[in-house]
Amino acid sequence: MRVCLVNPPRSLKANKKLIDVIPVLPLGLAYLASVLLRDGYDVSVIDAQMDGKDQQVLNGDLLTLGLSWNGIKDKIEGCKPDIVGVTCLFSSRFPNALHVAKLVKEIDPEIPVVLGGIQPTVQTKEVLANSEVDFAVLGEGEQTMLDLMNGKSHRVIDGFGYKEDGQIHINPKTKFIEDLDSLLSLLDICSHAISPLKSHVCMEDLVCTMFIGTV
Ligand code: B12
Repeated sequence: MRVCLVNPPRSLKANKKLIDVIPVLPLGLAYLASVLLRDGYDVSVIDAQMDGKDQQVLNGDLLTLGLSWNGIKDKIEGCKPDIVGVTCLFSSRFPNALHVAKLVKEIDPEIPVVLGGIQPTVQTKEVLANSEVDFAVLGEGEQTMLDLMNGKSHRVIDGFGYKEDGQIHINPKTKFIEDLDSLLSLLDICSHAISPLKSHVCMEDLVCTMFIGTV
């Protein structure tokens, strides 16, 4: 099964200082990719911020940084995904995450879209109210995503929002990964050919050092 994970482009007020526009490693997607790879899934990561770090589109006073929407759509199409996961670390990034979900449905309305990150965690119902979003993951997503991929019944997936018979259902988050060392480190990601994450790692030693403690 092919999984495509997407870090959407960022939009911000055009007058922000340079420090605010540096793309940051999508650490959540890196962890997800590592566990999915470990379990034998075919994983692609589209990091629209890093892949399009020199691309900017000004719309009014809103500056969008990263790959263009058409560029993202082409890349998703190229992955031929069975499922697309989109990260939304900040609520302010939800419009762009939703835009990615819309692109997926334009490619093929049958491709399921799952959103993870802070926005689907705290506003699960509101996120799922959008027809383009099929699933929402609450909190840490490694086991939840694996459960979804492995075909576990939606009703018993912990920390998971889904739709059934036109109704939104939310299973609260009750289980957490106890042995964090069981997760592969970002260094393991480096050894895989997930190029956007790899280039982040190479370019952002500082960030890696902050999160991982070593590079
Ligand atoms: C590190 C961090 C930062 C870093 C950058 C993080 C980054 N990578 O971009 C810095 C210091 C730059 C930062 C800045 C800010 N931050 Co901050 N930050 C955090 C913090 C402490 C950890 C985030 C993190 O890296 N977690 C580790 C990774 C591994 O987890 P993750 O990305 O969440 O991913 C996991 C799950 O969410 C899920 N998941 C994520 N994506 C997906 C996708 C799919 C498909 C699935 C299935 C699952 C999934 O699975 C992942 C693995 O378990 C969080 C608090 C928290 N505990 O989450 C606040 C937090 C995200 N920050 C917050 C805020 C408000 C800010 C600022 C706006 C603060 C400010 N006033 O300036 C700025 C804005 C930055 C910007 N320019 O946009 C808020 C966001 C609230 C909101 N509703 O938007 C948070 C939640 C803190 C809080 N409780 O208020 N931040």
